[in-house]
Formats: sequence, C-alpha cells, structure tokens
Amino acid sequence: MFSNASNFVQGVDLTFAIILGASVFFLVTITAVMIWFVIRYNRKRNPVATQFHGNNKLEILWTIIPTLLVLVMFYFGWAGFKPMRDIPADAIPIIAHAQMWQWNFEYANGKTADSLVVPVGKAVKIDLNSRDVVHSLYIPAFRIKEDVVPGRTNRMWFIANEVDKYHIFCAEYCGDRHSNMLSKVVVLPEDEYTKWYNDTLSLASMHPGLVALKKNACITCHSLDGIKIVGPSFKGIWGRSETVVTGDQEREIIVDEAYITHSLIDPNADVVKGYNKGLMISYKEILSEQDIKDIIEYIKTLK
Ligand SMILES: [Cu+2]
Repeated sequence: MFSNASNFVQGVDLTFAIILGASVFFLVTITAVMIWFVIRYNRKRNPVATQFHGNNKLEILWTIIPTLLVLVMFYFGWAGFKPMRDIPADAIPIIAHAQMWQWNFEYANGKTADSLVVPVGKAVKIDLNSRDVVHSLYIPAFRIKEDVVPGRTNRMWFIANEVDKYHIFCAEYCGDRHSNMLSKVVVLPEDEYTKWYNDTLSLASMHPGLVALKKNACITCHSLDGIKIVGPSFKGIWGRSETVVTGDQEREIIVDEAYITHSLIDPNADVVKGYNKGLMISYKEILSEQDIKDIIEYIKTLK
C-alpha cells in the first residue's frame, strides 16, 4: 500500500491515513445527520419546534470518543516521530550547508557536492547548517523535513531503501529565489557510492575559482553568462567601470582586484547601482585568501 523509499515512509503515511480516515468518516457522518435533521424536522413535519435540555449519555459519549480519537492520533504520531530522533551511532555523517539559494553537501573526507549522494540501505545522518537565514531541508519522498537555523545545528537521518533519485526542496521561505533552492537525493548501490565517495579528483579538472563560486553558492545570485539575477553577472565585469552607491553617494569605480576583494569582505559597502543592499553576507570568515585569488582569476576569464 505504501511506498518504501525510506525507513520513515510507513510510520508517517500510516499516521496521515488514520487522520484522513477519521476526518472523512466524520465529514460524511455529520453531513448525513445534518441532512436527515433538515428533512425530519422541517416546518411541515414538525410545526412546533422541539426543545432539548441536555442529555447526559450523549454528552459523556461525545467527550470520551473524541478524547480516545486524539489519543490514538497522538500515539501514531509519536510512534512515527520518535525514531526520527534516534540517530544510529554508525550513520554516515554528512553536513548540509544551506544558503540563499543553494544546498551544498559536505562529506567526512572533505568532498562536497550539490546533490545529496547516499548509498542504499545505509543509515545517513545530516547536520544542518545555515550560512544566512532560516531554510528547511525537505525530502518529500522520504517524509522528512527539518529547519536549518543559523547559529544552531539541527539533525536529521534516514535510510534510503531504493536506488533512485528524489527531489529536495527548501520548505522555508528564504527570499527572492527560494523556489530555485532545489537539489536531489541520488541513492546509489553501495559499491558505486564508495567509488563516488573516494573519487575526490573529479573537481580537479574544474577551475579552482569556479569550484569556490559553486561551493559558496555565489552563482545562485551572480550568473556566469550575463543574465541579471540578484546581483550583477560576472560575465564581462572584470575591468569594467561601474557606478556604485557608497552610503548615499554615487561614485565610479573600476572592477579590479581591490573592488572584488572588498566586495567579498564587506559586500554592502559599494553596491553596484540598480542592485539591492543587504542581500549578500560577508565572506570574510568563509573564503580563504587563496579562494579569493582563484575567484578573481576565474572572473578574469569570463569575457
Ligand atoms: Cu531556503
């Protein structure tokens, strides 16, 4: 009856089925009784209104039945939720970094990926880390969702039961491009996962500047192809003269090493005219000096 994508599907679906079943039963029953009363006690059949004053049996019944019903719902809700909090000690650790507007997954060997790659049949635990605002990691097929709150580490875990791909959404409205904050879970057979995990060289063929831009979600706001998203595109920006707003003064600058470095450290100091302030965080603690050099070298190539 239920899908079996993760170890939590059955517990969650059973709870929802019970609540839905109870809701449908009462909707149909109450509507039917209401219609019957309208017919039975209309003015033609019952010209003098009948008055009632309390009915102990009925009142006890409609106190006890709903109490039992919500206790049953609570029990199944609790039984489905409790295992989500008991993380197995041998679970594979992964850190999910959320930031406007991209997911990034970091593995124990330092490998990072923009999809959540996991082996089938193994427990995986995810530490949730936000670099800016509140996000929420939501994997509908696995029936799990957990808020990603800056300044604290929430956790989630699961066992994927089938080799397949599933959607990841951000389920907490986090700004302009929230709806683009998508990723996927890629469940691999164990040997393929091990191969993928140990292959840390595939990134080496990419320009280190591009690796840094991808890893830090820069490209969710600054395109590489000239399209205007949230911030200016990186294409053709090197060496260009731009009007920036400093405080409430406009001034001309040249996009050079000093401007890019300063913009990464204090992004709201000199915002290019026509773009909004306050959308970018400082990367002072996040990027190394080498990262910044690589990024500048890479931007130079985007003519
Ligand atoms: Cu988000």
